[in-house]
Amino acid sequence: MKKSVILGVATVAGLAAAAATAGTVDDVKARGKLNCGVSSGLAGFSLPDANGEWQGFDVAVCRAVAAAVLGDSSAVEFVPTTGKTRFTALASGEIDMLARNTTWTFSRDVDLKFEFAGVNYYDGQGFMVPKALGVSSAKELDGATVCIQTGTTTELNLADFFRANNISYEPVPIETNAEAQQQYLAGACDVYTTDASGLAATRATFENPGDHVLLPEIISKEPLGPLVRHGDHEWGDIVRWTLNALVSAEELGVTSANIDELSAGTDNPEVNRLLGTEGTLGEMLGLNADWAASAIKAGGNYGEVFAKNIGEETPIGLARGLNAQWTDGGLLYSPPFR
Ligand SMILES: N[C@@H](CCC(=O)N[C@@H](CS)C(=O)NCC(=O)O)C(=O)O
Repeated sequence: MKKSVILGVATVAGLAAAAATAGTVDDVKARGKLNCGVSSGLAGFSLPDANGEWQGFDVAVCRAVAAAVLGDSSAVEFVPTTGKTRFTALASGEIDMLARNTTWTFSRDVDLKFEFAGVNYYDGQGFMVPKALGVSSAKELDGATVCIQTGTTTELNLADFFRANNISYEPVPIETNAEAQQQYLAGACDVYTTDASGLAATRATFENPGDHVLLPEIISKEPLGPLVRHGDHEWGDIVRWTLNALVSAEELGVTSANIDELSAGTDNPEVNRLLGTEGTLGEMLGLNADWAASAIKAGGNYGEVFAKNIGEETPIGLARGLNAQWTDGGLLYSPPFR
């Protein structure tokens, strides 16, 4: 068992090293499409709508990158991945990037040889239980059956938490969020544990969301963000600065409503550099001058993307919390565009 786990990790890292030699941006331009790995389905984050169009907070990152590189936010092939398949898909080159509520950890960066382009959602792991269970703290879960997605940080944190509190649990391993939802609602597990944003998204799709409670404990740090393979720095820069462009746009007051007007030139030099009317930032990335303007137009600035897909006015109802701008007491802080 131990041996196969080690071999599996070595294989992913080996694939990443091989695929890293090609220039991803050239591949994407030649193909005319970005291959973007997303989850297999999580409301608000990545899910096809009634017309089969992928929508969501993570999907928006893929669309912004496609718009920056190709000038077309619809030039994306969305590749659904599970917790287990996502890293092989990226390492093998099947996808150009992964935008799938994936936690930035030491071993995924250093050992699996990926590069996180930043954080698009600061999260932490939580627990959901049926109200009828009458539990008010995760520490009361001794002996519980727990639905848990394989190949995730969730699995590892859960083991740590129960061990640290000297309580036991019985894992019910599942592959996808849809399966978790089904098993949990069928009573196959007492508890569902995953990223708190994922719990909110899952509960929002229940017929009676009020019958389920999120327990107060957040047991881990889950900085979620898009990632690429190690070794292709040009491509890493494009994904990193596209995400930064969405964040900076919010900070600088650039929105989908005023971007056309601001693109004619403003008296704020950083806005001008961001939108490509001053300086040569696009050229430095090997992209058009309006690369960031295209990315922002794809779905709006970070705040607009958040509000539309997962914010308090949506059924998912997430507050900005840690994901507020640094100027509002949050952790979002883009380096400067200069
Ligand atoms: N952030 C954790 C967990 C990610 C994860 O797989 N979350 C689940 C539950 S929110 C998910 O996205 N499922 C969507 C799917 O099954 O396609 C990690 O990177 O390991």
